[in-house]
Amino acid sequence: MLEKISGKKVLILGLGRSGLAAARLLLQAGVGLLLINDRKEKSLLQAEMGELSSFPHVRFFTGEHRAELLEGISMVVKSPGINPRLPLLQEAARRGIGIVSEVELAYHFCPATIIGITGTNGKTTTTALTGDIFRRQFPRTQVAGNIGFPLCEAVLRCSAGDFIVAELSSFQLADIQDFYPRVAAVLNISPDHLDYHGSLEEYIRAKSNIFLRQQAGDWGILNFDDALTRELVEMVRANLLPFSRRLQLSPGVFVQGGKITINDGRQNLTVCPVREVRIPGEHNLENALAATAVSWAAGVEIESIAAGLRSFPGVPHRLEEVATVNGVKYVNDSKGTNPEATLKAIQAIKGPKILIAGGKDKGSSFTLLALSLAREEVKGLILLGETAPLLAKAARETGFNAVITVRNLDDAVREAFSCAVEGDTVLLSPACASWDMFRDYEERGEVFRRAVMALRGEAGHD
Ligand code: UMA
Repeated sequence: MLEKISGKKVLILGLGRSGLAAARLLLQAGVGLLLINDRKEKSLLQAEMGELSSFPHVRFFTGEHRAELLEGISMVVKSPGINPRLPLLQEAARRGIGIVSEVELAYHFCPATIIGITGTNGKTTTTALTGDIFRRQFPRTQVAGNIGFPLCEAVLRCSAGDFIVAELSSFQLADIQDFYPRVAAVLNISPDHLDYHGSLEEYIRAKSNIFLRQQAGDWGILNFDDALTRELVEMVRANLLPFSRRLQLSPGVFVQGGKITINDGRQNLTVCPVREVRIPGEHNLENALAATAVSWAAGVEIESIAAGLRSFPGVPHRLEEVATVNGVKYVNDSKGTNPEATLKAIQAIKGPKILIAGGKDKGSSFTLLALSLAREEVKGLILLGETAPLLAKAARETGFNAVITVRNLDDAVREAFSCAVEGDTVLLSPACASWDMFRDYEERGEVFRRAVMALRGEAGHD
């Protein structure tokens, strides 16, 4: 890798979090000339460009992606959100220029041990919980990747002997080459990001890449309760440690007599009673089992695992209670970016609720979610964004007619406020990505939080 960087001309595509972190790493690695290309206009990239503009060998190209930029380039570094079918990338491949992703670049400079967690849902919670567990025994552990802190950034701060617990998205795994985690976990798979990957098969292939380069002494962790995930067992060449809420496995991690239990192939080891796990709900039990399996495989002691499970409070934007206004609870689940995640959210919240949903169209089907609305006591559906008409159609086809469409999230919160009664919950769980209206799900969650706080100010709070 260094031979393609040191003194050479490298092109970074995308100047978001990944691009900026990759630039920092490349500058440290002695890149000769660094071109950075983003489709956004310059005026929208001032903050990102500011930091790098003091380097005389960094040049910015904004507003579009142009093939001329490939002249003399020895390597292209791709941000995960950039579609692999971008013509500029196809042209780079045609010219035989190496294309690496931000996580691949990070891997080549990483002295630490990487632990990787992927899956359609639960990966942020599981990664953050696993990081919390690791830190009890290995305080220098960093949590990185899709969770919001790029892997390149973590690499700049780590040393040999450290751990990096990485959340890995399908975008990040789709084009890995040498990258592999010593412990790799797949939590679950349901159709997502089909607009990016083109098909469910390609999406699954991207996820399963997490096991591709693992070695004999490594660990593969799989959810045996999830049919599509279980099928990946064939991909695991390393030690296999499955987990399940329903089955007792040897070896494996499961529930026995109400206790989280590890079977190491010879004996059962008790971690802690399920009722002591702090994060609530059945889906979080799966996340707890996964974090237990990952941590134990990496050599974390059972006491540290139990302590983490007992105290980890959950992550922001995931079923996060924002406030109660006039007896109505407002819950931010902006991380609910696909229909399965939203289904889990409406199941986890008991009692009548008003659901705010809709966002970027990723090609998901909303039929199952729509069929569950009435059963899960959703009494109103407030829709916004690109998918609002699709969600409305799916709901009406199941006979659910309490649907309105609004222009933005502030209006959605106001609308919810006017129809909710004491005892209801207003839940933002969009079932879609945020990118049609927001920078990311975090910004969407913050806008929701602010809108709720404004109501609270007006209404006087509980
Ligand atoms: N851009 C282009 N051309 C394009 C597309 C985008 O120039 O064709 C530019 C945009 O104008 C923008 C930059 O690329 O300036 C953004 O790059 P990016 O979309 O890769 O986003 P980053 O800011 O680098 O953040 C990425 C992840 N985002 C995506 O994968 C979309 C973040 O995950 C991650 O936290 C971060 O790297 C650090 O690793 C977010 C996410 O939504 C949370 N992930 C998806 C998900 O969880 O479903 C996959």
